[in-house]
Amino acid sequence: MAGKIQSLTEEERAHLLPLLRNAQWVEVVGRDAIYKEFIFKDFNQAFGFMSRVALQAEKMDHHPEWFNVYNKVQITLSTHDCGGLSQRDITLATFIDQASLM
Ligand code: H2B
Repeated sequence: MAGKIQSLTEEERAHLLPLLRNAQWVEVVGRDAIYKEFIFKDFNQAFGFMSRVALQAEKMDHHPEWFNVYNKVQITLSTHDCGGLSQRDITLATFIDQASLM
């Protein structure tokens, strides 16, 4: 994934943000970013999830901001290289949702 990263256009946002909201992602207030909280059965399940996401993040060279306490994982996605949401955040959010169901 090389090259200049583009912020999502208004058209892309109009299409994608409703889909993300349906999947319980919310827009962060005061910042161009999305956020979601995941609750697992225990720490083992939470950390297994985080491991899957970490491997994908390295593969994509796109990394989540996240916070974990025991079975809870709070994730914020934004693209630092463009100062806001990009297609990479959408791709990673989609992966994260799938990884949370495994
Ligand atoms: N993660 C996120 N979320 N946004 C970025 O802009 C970003 C990243 N950039 N991971 C990558 C790493 C960049 O800093 C490295 C140097 O490729």
